[in-house]
Amino acid sequence: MPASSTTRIIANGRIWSAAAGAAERGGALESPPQAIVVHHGRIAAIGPLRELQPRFPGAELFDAGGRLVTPGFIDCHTHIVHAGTRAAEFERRRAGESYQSIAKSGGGILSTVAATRQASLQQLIDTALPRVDALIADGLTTLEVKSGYGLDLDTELRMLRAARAIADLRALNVATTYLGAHALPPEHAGDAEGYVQRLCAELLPTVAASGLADAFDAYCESVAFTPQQVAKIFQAAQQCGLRVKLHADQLSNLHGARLAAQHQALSADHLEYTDEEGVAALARAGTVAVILPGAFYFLREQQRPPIEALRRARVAMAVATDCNPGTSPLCSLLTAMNLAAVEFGLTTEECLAGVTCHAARALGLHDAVGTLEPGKWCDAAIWDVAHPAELVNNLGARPLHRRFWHGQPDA
Ligand code: DI6
Ligand code: FE
Repeated sequence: MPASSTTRIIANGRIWSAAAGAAERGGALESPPQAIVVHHGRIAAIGPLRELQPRFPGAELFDAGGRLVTPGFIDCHTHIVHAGTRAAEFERRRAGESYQSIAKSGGGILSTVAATRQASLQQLIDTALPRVDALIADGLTTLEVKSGYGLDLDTELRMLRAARAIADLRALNVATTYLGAHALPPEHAGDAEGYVQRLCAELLPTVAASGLADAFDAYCESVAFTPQQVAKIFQAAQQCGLRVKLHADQLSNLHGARLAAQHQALSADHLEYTDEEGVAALARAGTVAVILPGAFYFLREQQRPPIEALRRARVAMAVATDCNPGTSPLCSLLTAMNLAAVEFGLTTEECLAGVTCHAARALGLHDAVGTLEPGKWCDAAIWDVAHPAELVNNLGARPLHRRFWHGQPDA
């Protein structure tokens, strides 16, 4: 969707946004009511209305009515495009089976792979859109979408095309990630090395050349790929010009954080089992830690990510839904923030930075979105709350007053 060419002033909003660098120091404070001038979808100026209005005569005025204004939310880790349901596995887990044992018996990721391979492009789009709309209703303006439920070339490309189509059908930015190393495809059962070889020599170069993927991701876990395999795959991805991300240390400590840092990854995601050494490596590399409390909650895990160590090392922490049919069927960033606060002890400031500026950095988009600053896209959310903490505190509330994407308010 094109950005609006109108010049518009969003007046009288209490702005919460991390200024450049402020997020690293622990977030930002809410300002007294200010005005945001938008020109061609981008922020032209922020300041007192009485100073800005004369500089932009004829600008259309939108009165935020003294409400809280934040950057539009960014979900930097989702598997929102997929087919089928795994509700039966949810029941098996409640009867005592583990996620790993279900995966080993042919369920798990591979059951979604089977369903996704059978789905047409249109079906993938149609089933994803209600989930996307739920996120939008919570103030989302940027969405990351991973492939990884096809694992063959055709289906992976179809998933990425569905993700790009979502950007044409809704007012939001979409960042796509080729998750080529999510699981071993069934046709390669017992032949991990053969698949890794094919991924590096054939699949990765083809997907990269298609232009449909903005980044590459892998799942480093006992039920997925070993650190040695991931290292090889990352090297191939980087040779194809793709930045990398990693599902790291979710169910065990395979030193995924260190591996991600060694490859200058944009982000290392999950991190429940990451140790101090892994945290230090993330800090040195400037790799974002993406916290995914939905999967922790749904799997009833006990091991929490090392939040205090991440804080001490000043690693930027993002918060995301991990929206996927198996371990985190969650399509609400407000709920993800609540889970991050209740389960992991994140502060309100950390939750907000986690779904705005740090999430932008996890996608390499921090020059374009994630804060409200001149030059960036005017992607913003206006909230009916008295205090930012209400965004984290209230489960199931719908406090969004209005969402702006590229300076254009939703109808
Ligand atoms: N993200 C993933 O990709 C895996 N776990 C996670 O948190 C597996 C998702 C799935 O079971 O489909
Ligand atoms: Fe995931």
